[in-house]
Formats: sequence, C-alpha cells, structure tokens
Amino acid sequence: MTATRFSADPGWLPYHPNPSRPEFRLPPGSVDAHCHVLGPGDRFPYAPERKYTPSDAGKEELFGLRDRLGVERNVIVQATCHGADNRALVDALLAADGRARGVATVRGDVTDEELARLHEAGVRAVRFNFVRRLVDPKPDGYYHRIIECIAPLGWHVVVYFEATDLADRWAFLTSLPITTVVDHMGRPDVTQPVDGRDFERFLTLLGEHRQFWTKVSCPDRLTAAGPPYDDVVPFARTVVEQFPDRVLWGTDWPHPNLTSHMPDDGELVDFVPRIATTGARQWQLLVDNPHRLYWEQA
Ligand code: 0GY
Repeated sequence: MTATRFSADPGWLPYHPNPSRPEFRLPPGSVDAHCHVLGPGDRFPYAPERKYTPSDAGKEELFGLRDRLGVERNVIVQATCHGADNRALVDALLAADGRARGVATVRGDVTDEELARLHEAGVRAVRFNFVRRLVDPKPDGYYHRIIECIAPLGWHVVVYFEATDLADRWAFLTSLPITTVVDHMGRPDVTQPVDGRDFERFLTLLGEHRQFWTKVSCPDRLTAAGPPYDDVVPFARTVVEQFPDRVLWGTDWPHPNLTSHMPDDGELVDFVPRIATTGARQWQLLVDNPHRLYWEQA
C-alpha cells in the first residue's frame, strides 16, 4: 500500500458510501448550491493553517453524487482546510465543463490577475468564515478591502457564522455593500422556538436588507432530533415562504466535521419538498435562484 501524506483526524466521519436514490424527483436544472471538494490531499495539499484534516472527497466522487441524486449543477464552496489555496476548487470547476460555479477564499493581498483567473474558472463569490472553530477572526477592514477587489467582477459574498454571533456582527453585516449569502440560515438553535428572539433577528436581517440571501441547507448540522430532521423543517419552511426569491439549497457534501451521524444524501433531497411545499417554490429554490445568482450574473 502507498503511504498517503495526510491522515484524517481521529473519529472523522467519511461521507455516506452509498446514498439512497431520493423519492423526490428534482426539477430539471436543479443546483446543489453548497458542496465542497476536499483534496485529494496528495494532489491538493491541505493548508498548513487548517483547523482540521478531513478524509479526501474529490471531484469525481462529487460528480458521481450529483448524477446519482439527479442534480444538474453544483456550486462548490472552498472549505477552510484548504485555506486560500483554491487549486482543488479550480480543478473541479474546470473539470465540470460549465456545470459548476465556485465560491473561493482569498486573502487581502489577492491580485487582479488571480481574481481574473478564478473568474475564468467559474468563481463568482468569496466566502468569509466567522466560525471560530474553523478560522481565526480578522478585523472588519480586512473583509471590506476584499470586497473592493471583487465588486468590479460582479461577485458576491458568502458568510458563515453561528446564531450567537449575529447580534455582534450586525453592524458589519448590514454595512456590506453587495449581495451576501448566509450559510445554513445562520445556524439557528432549533431547540428554540421558530418565533423566538434569535431566529426573529435572522428573519429581520433578510426582511430589512434585501441584499441578503440564505441557504436552507444542513438540517443534519442543525438538528437535535436526528434524521429525518423534523425539528429543522419549521425554520427552513419559514425562510422559504418569506423569502422565496432569495433562498438556495445544497447538500453540504461531504459534510465536514459532523460528529453525530453521517447523513444519507438521498434523504437530504427528500427533505426539500417538506420545506418548499409547492412546485413553484421548489423551482425557485432549486433552479431559478441559483441560476440567477451564479450563471446569469457576470
Ligand atoms: C460547511 C461546514 C463546515 C466546514 C466548512 O469550510 C469549512 O471547513 O465549511 C463546518 O464545519 O461547519 O459546510 O459549511
């Protein structure tokens, strides 16, 4: 056996080896708007500053899942274990032949040439990650400087934070001058009521600031009850009903850092009709919204 350069953290859960075929038939043109490629580490080394080492989950496996689930396109989001080294992402985008767009991580000193190269490969956004177990925080000016660099390209921002951070980050978030997509509904505590103070604050962010979109993704991360994620349904359904033209859906494959269980990705597809309950809502969530944001603009 050949030695590999990286070994996954102890207890790391690899993605589901054989996800079920979903009962829900995704409409033609459906987009998985939140998924990752991780490595393979021997070809695309994990970043020295990473906070975790995953098991590999490369583009071939991602495209295999896409086809199995009946998804047509992917939005691949840079994971923090690759830092600002977007080579695995770019490699996957180029191999996807126009069927994938990317969300990159860049540093404040990124050059226009590098941004142009990323754009050419299919990148349309940068991700700002504020989850402290994943990245060390930076001053607000750092992010504003990046926005100045990317805005001329027509890109947007994807932000990842936890529910408890929203009040502290409110002034910063609402100062962002371009479209901003919040990962996983801002990670609500689903043991709290859906009309409780924290989730109300999140709904207010989207209600009062039209530049915000969100992903109604990751029931597997948010649930306290476990599959089939009944406790997440009211939160995601509320968001889809209130903001039908600013929601995205994604699998989050290969589900980095989950410890409770590894979801069956087919069951994640079957979660969709429970939160987008009409054909029209499903089409907006799965087809029209991601196409407008990632394929039609710029
Ligand atoms: C996610 C999940 C996580 C990790 C990352 O960039 C990352 O490393 O995104 C997480 O651990 O919550 O899919 O956003």
